[in-house]
Amino acid sequence: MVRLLLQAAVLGALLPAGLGARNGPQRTFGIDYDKNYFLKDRKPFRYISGSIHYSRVPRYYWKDRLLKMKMAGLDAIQTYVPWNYHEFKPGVYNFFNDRDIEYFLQLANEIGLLVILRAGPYICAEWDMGGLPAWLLEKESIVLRSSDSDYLAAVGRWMGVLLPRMKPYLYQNGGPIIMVQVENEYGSYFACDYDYLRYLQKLFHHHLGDEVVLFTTDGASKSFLRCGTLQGLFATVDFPPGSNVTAAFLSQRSSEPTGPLVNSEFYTGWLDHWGHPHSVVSTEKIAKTLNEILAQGANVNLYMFLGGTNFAYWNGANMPYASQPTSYDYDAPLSEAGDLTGKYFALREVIGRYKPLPEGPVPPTTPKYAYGQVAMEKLGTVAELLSDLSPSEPIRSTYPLTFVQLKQYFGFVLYRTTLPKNYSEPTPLRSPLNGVHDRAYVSVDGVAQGVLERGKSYVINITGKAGTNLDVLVENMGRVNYGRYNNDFKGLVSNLSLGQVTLVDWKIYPLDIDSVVGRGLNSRGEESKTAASNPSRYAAPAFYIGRFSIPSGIPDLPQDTYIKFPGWTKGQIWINGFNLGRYWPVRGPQVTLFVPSNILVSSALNNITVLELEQSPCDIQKCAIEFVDKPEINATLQYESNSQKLFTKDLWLDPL
Ligand code: 6DJ
Repeated sequence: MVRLLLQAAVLGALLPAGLGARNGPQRTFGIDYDKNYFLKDRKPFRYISGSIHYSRVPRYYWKDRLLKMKMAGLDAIQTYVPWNYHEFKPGVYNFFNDRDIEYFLQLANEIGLLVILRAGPYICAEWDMGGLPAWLLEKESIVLRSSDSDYLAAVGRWMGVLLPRMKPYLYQNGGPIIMVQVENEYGSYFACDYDYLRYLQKLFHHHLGDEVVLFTTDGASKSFLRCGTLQGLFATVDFPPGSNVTAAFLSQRSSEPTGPLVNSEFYTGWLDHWGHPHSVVSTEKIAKTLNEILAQGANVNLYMFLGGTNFAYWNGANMPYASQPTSYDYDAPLSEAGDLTGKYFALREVIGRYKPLPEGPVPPTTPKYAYGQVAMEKLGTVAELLSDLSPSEPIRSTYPLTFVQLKQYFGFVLYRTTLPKNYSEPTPLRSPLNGVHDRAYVSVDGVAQGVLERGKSYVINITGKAGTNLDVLVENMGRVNYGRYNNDFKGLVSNLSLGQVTLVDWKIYPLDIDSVVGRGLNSRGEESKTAASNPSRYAAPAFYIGRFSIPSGIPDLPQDTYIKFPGWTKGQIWINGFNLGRYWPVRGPQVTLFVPSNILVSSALNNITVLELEQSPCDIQKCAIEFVDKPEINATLQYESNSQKLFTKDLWLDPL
C-alpha cells in the first residue's frame, strides 16, 4: 500500500514569491508503508533534521543559523509554532518581525532545507504554558488539551488563522513543509482524550488538505504511545542518546507496524532550571547513538540543533515549580549565540558517513565584543514610579486577583494593602496555601522586608505601623509547560495572612513595564529613601538606567555581546526597549545574558534599563553592568540538594 500525495501543483498564482513557481512534475511527499521509508517525489527518502525555534532566535540571525544547519548536512529543520507568541490576546494576531514565521519558512526554502512543522496547539518546549495562551484560563475550570468546548473553540479559531497561512508552504504546494505534527507528546498527558486528537486531525486536514502527512510524537514506550496516537496520524517516538535504539524503535512499531522509523526528538543536550546545574551531554555519547539510528536507516531530528534564547518572559517551568532560565542553549551543536562547537563538527562527521555533505565553507561564528562596564544609576523604586508604570486607577478587591483576572498575562503586578494595626514585633506574613505565583518582593512603607517564593519560602516576618502601605510585587516567572499543572495561574492566587489576620482590601496595580520602558522611563525626581533605611540583604524593587555608545573606528561594530551583573541579584533587563530576559546570577547556573547585535545601535546612545528586584550594588557603591565577550551559563554555585534529581530523563518512565 502506498499512500502517496497527488496534490496538483497548480497553486502557483496564489503563492508567495519564490514558492510554487516550479514547473515540471508534481511535488509529492508521502509514506511508503510497505518499504518503511518516506517517499519524496515518488522516491525513497530519509531525513536528518535539526530543531530550531524561530521564536528563540532574532529574525536578523535566522539566515545565518539556517545556513549553518544546512552546512551540517541536515535535510530538514523542525520548528514549533508557539500559539501564545502569536495570539497575545484573543483575536489579536502578530506575525510581524521576529514572529514572521512565513519569512522563516521562505528562508528555509531558499536555503534548501525542508521543514517539519510542529503546529501545536500545545508544544511543551520549555516555553510559557507549553505555548498555550494564558488567556485560555479566563475560564477557570477549562480542561486544557481536551475536548472541553471552550478550549476547542479557541483552538479552532487559532488554527483557522495559522493553518491557511501554512498551506502555501506545504511541499506539494511548492514550499518546504513535508510533515505537520499534531499536538505534542499527548500520551504523557493525563487526559487521554481521543476525541480531542480526532478533532485536531479533522481540523488540520480541513485547512491543509487530505494529502498532508500528519504525525504525532511521544516518548518511546508503549505506555506513552497508548494515549498519544490515533489511526491516521503517523506515530513517531523520541528518545535520548544512550538508549537502546532497537528497543526504542520497537516501541514505535507497536503503533506503526510498518513505515519509516522516526526519532522526532533525539536529545543533543538537555534543559536547565534556575538553581540547578547546567545540563551537559557528552558529544561521544550523542555521536554513538546517532550513528546507530542512522545505521538502521531511520529518520532523526536532533533536538535542539540550536536552542537560542527565552527572551522577555517566554521561559516555561516544571513541577515541583522550577523555572527555566533565559538561555535555552541546551548544550546544542550550535550554541545559544549560533557559535560552531566541537559537537557541531562531530555530528556533522557522523552525518557525512551517510550522505554527501554540502560543499563550501561553513559560515563562521559571529564575533563577540566586550564593550566593558557601563555605569548605572538608580531611577526610583517601583513604588516611586507607580504612576508611570500603572497610569490607571488601581483595581480594588477584597481579596487578591490573579494575573488572568486582571488580563495581564506576563511580568509583574503590585498588590498593595495597609497594615491593619501596629506590628512593632516581627510578625509572620504568610502564604498558607503556597499561593505566591511565583515570587513576591515585600516592602512596608517602601522598606524591603523579604521575599516569598512558590514552593520554597511561605513566610517572612515583618514590622510596621498601622495604616502604612504593605506592597507585594509579584513576579510571574513562567508558566508550567509540561504535565498536568499547565493551568498555572499567576499572581497572589490565594490569600496572605499577617499574624492571625487574613489581609483584605487590596489595591492592585497591573504594571505595563514593557510599554513604559519602550517609551523611556523617567525619574520622579525624588530621592529614594529605601537604601539608607534598610541595611538588610533586600532593597525595594527599583529601576536603574545606563547608557553606552558603540566605539567608533572599529570595523564591524556593533557585534554580539554578553551582559554580566556584578553585585546584582535578580531582575529583568531591557536594551533599547528590547526585553532581553531575566537575570539571576546568584542562583545560576546562567550568569551572563546573550545580547544579539541587532538590538544595538551605533548612531546614538544605547539605553539600558534594569529592574532589580532584590539588591543592587548601587546602594553601597558606584555600580555598573558589564559587557563581556564570553558566555557564562555553567557557573558553579551552591545548588539545591535535590538538584540532580529534578526532571532528569529518568522521568520518562514516570510521567508527571
Ligand atoms: O516534546 C518535548 C519538548 O518540547 C519533549 N521534552 C523536551 C521538550 O520539552 S522535556 C524536553 C520533554 N518532555 C518531558 C519529558 C519528561 C522527562
